Amino acid sequence: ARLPALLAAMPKAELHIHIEGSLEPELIFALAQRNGVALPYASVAQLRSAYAFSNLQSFLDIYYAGASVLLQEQDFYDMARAYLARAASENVVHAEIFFDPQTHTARGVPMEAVIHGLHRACVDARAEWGISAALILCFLRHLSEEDAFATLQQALPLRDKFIGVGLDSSELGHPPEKFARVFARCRELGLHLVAHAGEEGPPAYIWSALDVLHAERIDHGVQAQHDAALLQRLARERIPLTVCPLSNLKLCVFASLAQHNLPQLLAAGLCVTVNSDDPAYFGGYINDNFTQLFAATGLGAPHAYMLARNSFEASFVAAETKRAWQ
Ligand code: ES4
Ligand code: ZN
Repeated sequence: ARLPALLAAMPKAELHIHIEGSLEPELIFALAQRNGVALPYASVAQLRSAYAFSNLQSFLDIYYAGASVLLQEQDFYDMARAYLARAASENVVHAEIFFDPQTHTARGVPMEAVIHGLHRACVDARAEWGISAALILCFLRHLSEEDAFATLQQALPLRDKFIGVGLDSSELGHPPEKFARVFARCRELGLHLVAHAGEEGPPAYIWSALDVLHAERIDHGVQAQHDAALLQRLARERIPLTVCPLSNLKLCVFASLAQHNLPQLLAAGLCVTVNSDDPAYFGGYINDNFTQLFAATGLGAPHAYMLARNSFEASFVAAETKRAWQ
């Protein structure tokens, strides 16, 4: 059988997807019209042509501009529904979805509109397509820890609608330590903990995500390659890395997919997974990430099986469900 068909057909979990990064240009324009929001782009084609990035920050500037059209609960529902339909069609059977509430509450959108809209889409997707989905609230690391605490406070009445917290946005200059206290509070609350680390930042940020924040998974983590002791620890403790090949390519973390280090990380015994990050911006959903990475690096069917298995191992679904999935 052809490898792309196997990669598309295999059941998988997606663990690193920013829901605001699934907002396609067509939906950005439709929501802008529906909400009377003015966009600094004349057309879908003009917006798409702005998707040429040189690093993380150059992407984030456009990503936050795109998210400015989201105002009503229904907007969040429509965005998440579109992602979940696509994910289900790509044989994603479980998704853990990041959202950035501060991007919206800063514009006056109520926390309830964000979380209720996203959560209702997850409930409906389960009923309609059988996909299980859960939400992870991300703190924006370019903002203060105080702002993160205020965000947590606003979200806590809806505590049953998200399973954990994460840390995303501009990495360099914003080390995990900056959020030590708010993560400690989330840990006391029994929330799952993840953090972006080692996307552009140094291995030291991965160490502090683990030792200071007590992150259970590292999002990206590809810079671990430069620290042998860190690789050993990640392998020995089976701490998952949620890797996003097309994101790393488009943000110039690697010059080409052929130079991506996922094969080395996998060979070093790490629990590596493949994910789409911001599929509307980086040119592909999860199966494109698998297919293009495999074509460029020469990975084969045994690696596909390992990566799919890792995605379930790394997920936050209960142990009983994991046993049933094996
Ligand atoms: C992100 Cl690729 C990436 N890195 C950090 N933060 C993000 N938020 C959305 N996409
Ligand atoms: Zn990300």
